[in-house]
Amino acid sequence: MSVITTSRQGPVLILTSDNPPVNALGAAVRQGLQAGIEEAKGDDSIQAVVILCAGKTFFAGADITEFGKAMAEPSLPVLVDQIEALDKPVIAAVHGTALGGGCEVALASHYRIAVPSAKFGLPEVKLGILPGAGGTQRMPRVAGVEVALEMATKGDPISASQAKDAGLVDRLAGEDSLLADAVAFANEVIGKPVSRSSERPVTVDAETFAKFRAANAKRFRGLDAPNTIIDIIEQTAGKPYAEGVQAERMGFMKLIMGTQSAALRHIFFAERKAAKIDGIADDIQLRDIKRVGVIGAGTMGGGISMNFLSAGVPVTIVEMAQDALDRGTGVMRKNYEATAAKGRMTAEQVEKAMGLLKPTLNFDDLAECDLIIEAVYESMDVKKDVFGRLDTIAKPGAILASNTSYLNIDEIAAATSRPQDVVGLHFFSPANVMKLLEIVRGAKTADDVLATAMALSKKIKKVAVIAGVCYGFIGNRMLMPRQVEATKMLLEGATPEQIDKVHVAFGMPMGPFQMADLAGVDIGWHRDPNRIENIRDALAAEGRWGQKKGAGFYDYDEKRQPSNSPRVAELIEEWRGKLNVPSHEITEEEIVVRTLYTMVNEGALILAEGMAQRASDIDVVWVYGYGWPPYRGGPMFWADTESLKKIVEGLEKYGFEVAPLLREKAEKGEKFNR
Ligand code: TC6
Repeated sequence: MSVITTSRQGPVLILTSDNPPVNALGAAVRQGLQAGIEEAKGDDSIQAVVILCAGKTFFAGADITEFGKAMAEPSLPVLVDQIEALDKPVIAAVHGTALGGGCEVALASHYRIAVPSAKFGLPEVKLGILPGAGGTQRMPRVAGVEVALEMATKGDPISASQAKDAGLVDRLAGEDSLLADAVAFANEVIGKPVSRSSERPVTVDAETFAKFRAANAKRFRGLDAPNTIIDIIEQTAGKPYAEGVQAERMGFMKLIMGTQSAALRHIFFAERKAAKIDGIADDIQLRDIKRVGVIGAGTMGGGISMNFLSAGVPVTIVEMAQDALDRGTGVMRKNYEATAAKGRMTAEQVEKAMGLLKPTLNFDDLAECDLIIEAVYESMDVKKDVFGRLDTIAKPGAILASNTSYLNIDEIAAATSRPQDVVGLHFFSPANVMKLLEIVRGAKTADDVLATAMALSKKIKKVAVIAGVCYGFIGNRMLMPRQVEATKMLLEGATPEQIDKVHVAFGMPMGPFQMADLAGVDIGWHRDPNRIENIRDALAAEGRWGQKKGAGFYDYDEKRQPSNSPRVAELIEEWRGKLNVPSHEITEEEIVVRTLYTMVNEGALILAEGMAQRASDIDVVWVYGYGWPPYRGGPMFWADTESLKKIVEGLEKYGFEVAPLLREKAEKGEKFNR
């Protein structure tokens, strides 16, 4: 059966696409749409066309799986021009998300009608490409240059009502009467001259582009796609459409051949692949999670709770003392109110979320929960005690989760009589913001527990990855060699600034020492002023705990602007002398090898030990949990682009033991991600 079916309502031809899951505009869809347009052209009894999609959404874009292969005819740019060229009105009837190529089909149609819940977007930039089917040309003509720049360079969708205000949507349909309303619309416009987007003029204010570039300079730093998009819209504004699409085509081809686009497309699929748990059937029966319990109302416990409250899941939060409980719930409310102040939540939504929270001092109240997440002090003894108590009160079948960031889940599970119900749920701070969730699979964790955790992660809008039991799991384990080497290099002659600079230039939001200052230099410090074992301890002992104290590896002014610290330089000198470390000139290459190649090396060990299911999962962890620049595709993808041979040589040059899997792949000329 064809993915495009045709039907008639009087003079209106209805073309319905049914290509699950997201009606991507693959070859069969394009051919079907082209045939439909041809049919309308050749049949006098057809006087208008409605393009509609079955299933959950309008076309969510070009079929990304076809990228990099020879494109079957008709290509999307050809098809959209054919749609627009028809001399009978074409109406795009939109529900779900009209994204990328889908939005471009709508733009090429003569009219657009949408249900109120529909969304329109040009997310190509997130895949490192540009709207290559006329989008850079038709969007400025239909919605204006400012809207076009915003949508095409940032990639975030807009609502149907925003689209209507921008002129992108002509009419809103009833939520449940899209087809009927679209056909009625078609009947109204039959016989009227068609209005083609490509024939409209572009109105530009000369300063728009300079202003837009200046406002987004930091955001677009180092990114090929948004900068190319701005250039193309600017250079082609005022030129005829035919000339504009040529520039668009050239820009598209250049971007799609580039490494940034390959990396971003890799991350798109990696994120989705991460949701698949090896050896577990997709249709496994999940446990029903109606209420979540959280132990600890500190920063972590509060943040974790907010995820569930925002998703409409009631939370019972337990603390040991009233003041700690009040402080925790107060912070949660303040966070919600701050979100509301930014217009991203309504006052009612704040109340609704907080209304789902049950703060309590009574541990036994957790008996009503289907999932209980412990977010208490990071100590094995404390965790074991908590899990032992949980075992006595949790209902049968409740999932017992630990938010530990390093500790052994199997040992924690052994403190209960039900290790099959125990799992690690490692959230990243701030837990209500950071997208990553490591789901730690214990030796005895039941399949349905893992699958339920994975399903739940989607509900709370996290990107989850399955990790095995090892110290620091995937992310923090790979962070360790980086931290160790960065600190060693201070003693050997580098400054914090020198090392951080290399990381920022690489595309990280901050370097290792900036991160230490932000997170707190005192984290993990034993708080014993007589036990100073390294520079970090020395800083902590002097109260240089980072940004919160105005001093850490850097000095900070009142506006938290960092500057190099003479005191830190002194301390480094002191320790260099004390430990008798000879100093040498540290090059950028050395920093890259010792802080980035070593991470790849650790990643290879993690992979070989089965602690990550696949290399792409490691990439997802680093992109969503630690700010690895998505356009470099994560550490393992980046290693592939650097060449594994080069990584091995670099590691050997600086005396590191190369992980056997890394060496093997380098020797065979293989990659981590195929
Ligand atoms: C473009 O249009 C360029 C045009 C110029 C050409 C010259 N293609 O995300 P989900 C798969 S570029 C192929 O879990 P949701 C996805 O891999 C494109 N496959 O669902 C997954 O497969 P799996 C511009 C696609 O409901 C399944 O569909 N468009 C595509 O949470 C379900 O996906 C975009 O960038 C695709 N385009 O979210 C939109 N899209 O089940 C990208 C999805 O085998 N898509 N799949 O793992 C999205 O943002 C979201 O998928 C969504 C639905 C919002 C449409």
